[in-house]
Amino acid sequence: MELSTSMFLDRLRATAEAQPGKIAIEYRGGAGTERITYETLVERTARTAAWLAEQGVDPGDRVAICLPKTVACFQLHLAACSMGAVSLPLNPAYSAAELEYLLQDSGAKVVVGSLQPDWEETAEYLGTAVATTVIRIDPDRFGELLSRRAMDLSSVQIDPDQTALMLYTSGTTGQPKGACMSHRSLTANMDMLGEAWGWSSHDVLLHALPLFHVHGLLVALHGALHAGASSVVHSGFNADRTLHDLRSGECNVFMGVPTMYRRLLDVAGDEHAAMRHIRLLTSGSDRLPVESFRRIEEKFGFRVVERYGMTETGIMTSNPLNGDRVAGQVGIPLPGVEVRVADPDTGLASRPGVVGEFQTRGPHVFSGYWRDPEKTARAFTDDGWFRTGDLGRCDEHGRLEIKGRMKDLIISGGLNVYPSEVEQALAKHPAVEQCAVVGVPDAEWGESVSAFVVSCARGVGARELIDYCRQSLASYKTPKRVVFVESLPRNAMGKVQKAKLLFPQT
Ligand code: MLC
Ligand code: AMP
Repeated sequence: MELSTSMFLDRLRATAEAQPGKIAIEYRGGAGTERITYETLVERTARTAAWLAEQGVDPGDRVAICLPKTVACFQLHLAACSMGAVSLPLNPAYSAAELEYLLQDSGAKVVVGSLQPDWEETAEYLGTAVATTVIRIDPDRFGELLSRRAMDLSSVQIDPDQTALMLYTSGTTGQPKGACMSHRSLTANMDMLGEAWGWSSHDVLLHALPLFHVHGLLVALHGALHAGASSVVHSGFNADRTLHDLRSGECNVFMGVPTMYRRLLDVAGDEHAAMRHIRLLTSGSDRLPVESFRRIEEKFGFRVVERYGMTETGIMTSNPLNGDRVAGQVGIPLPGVEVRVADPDTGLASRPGVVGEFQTRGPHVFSGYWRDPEKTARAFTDDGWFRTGDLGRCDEHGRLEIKGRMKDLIISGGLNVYPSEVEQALAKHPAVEQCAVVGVPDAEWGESVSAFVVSCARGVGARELIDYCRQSLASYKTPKRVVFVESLPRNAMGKVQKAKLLFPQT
């Protein structure tokens, strides 16, 4: 078996040795600004690993990180990966019930949550509901918890194919499943992106994405660290603050989801002169409307580089850095990535222009779903291609365009919401006889979660059902609208025909 020290840490170390004073992360949060050099980051990673070991974490254990976006998140994530454990970032907005499932399924050894009052009840509940040790910290004072003792990470031997990171992603049916990504596949994806986007140590990324998804954690944070670049990190997304820091000239790279760009456009004026230093603006996680692409070019003087990815695959395709960036298209496969457009039933490759399922193969693909060989097997074709569940076509130049999804999925503000999960939550309300949840086109969110309900109780209102869902679902998943109907349209098999569900115009 091939063993080595952590591939991530090796990169950080190389930068720390070459440029000890180089800023890795400049965190701008509520409590002020904190600058962390590469040298400090390496040193803190080793001390955080020692702290995790003191909490009982061994190599292979899952370390759930459920914190607001702070420096502690980076440290815990890098430490878990570097000590041979598995980093499991979780959205701190998840409800106690959602967390209970994720901790139980992953068998996480510890979950690190915050001391914030809104997490108090959750922590109490989890303390009795799961076997995971619940640790609460003040993320702004995490450094004070660390002893001076550091783990000798240079002696930790890791198999590059072992899991470094687990991210939960839902299926069309059933419960979320843990996608396992190895050190090797993550590093391969960073190498591909480094080449495609021309990352260099001179870049300064403005980071405003959450850290519990591929986009903010891997594409953005690891992308920058892998290149020895600096990141200015905002604790959350705020359009005015983002625009201010982009104008200031210090940051030359920004990555966002379409909702962020929509909000930036709302506050931007003519930014041509102020944005001259920008090298790269990318968009992904959801379709960037052609109209937004055009308006960004008009106001910023820059053509956004739209790219396409998935939790299970990292980034697969991108519009070119040098070359034609086409609105409405997601570009060409990254170096080393194979993508084919296939007939979903026969697997036969489609001709250019014909819509089929995007399937992909290469070193960027994940290793499988956590403890679920059956679902893993179903996710691949017999000849080893990963089925994305996205529908699209390829033009004669090899450029891909997404046309739809085979999976029953809503993407709201770049976050995935699985209708089945919302339907299950709604169906538990005693007044709900039947329900169907769909994504309705929405100017702010791209799609907004909306529910059709057949109710057996007069007097139950939309607000009551929305509030009910909130008790068990993170708030971004709760329906923004509920419409009561007499019945749901069904086909001969009894399956709800969601395409026939139309909202009354308001
Ligand atoms: C927040 N809210 C949302 C929402 N985000 N509602 C629907 N969809 C969303 N995405 C709601 C909250 O529930 C809350 O409701 C209210 O908005 C304010 O919450 P907030 O936390 O203050 O919102 P805000 O900070 O404005 O967040 C908006 C956002 C955020 C666009 C910045 O959603 C975001 O960071 N999206 C990016 C997600 C992302 O990183 N996706 C990558 C997935 S990886 P209420 O009722 O309580 O007021 C992937 C692979 C790939 O897909 O290719 O990248
Ligand atoms: P996730 O499972 O959270 O990783 O979400 C991945 C899904 O986001 C993909 O399967 C696509 O459906 C969608 N997606 C990602 N990037 C884009 C894009 N540029 N355009 C349209 N959809 C996208």
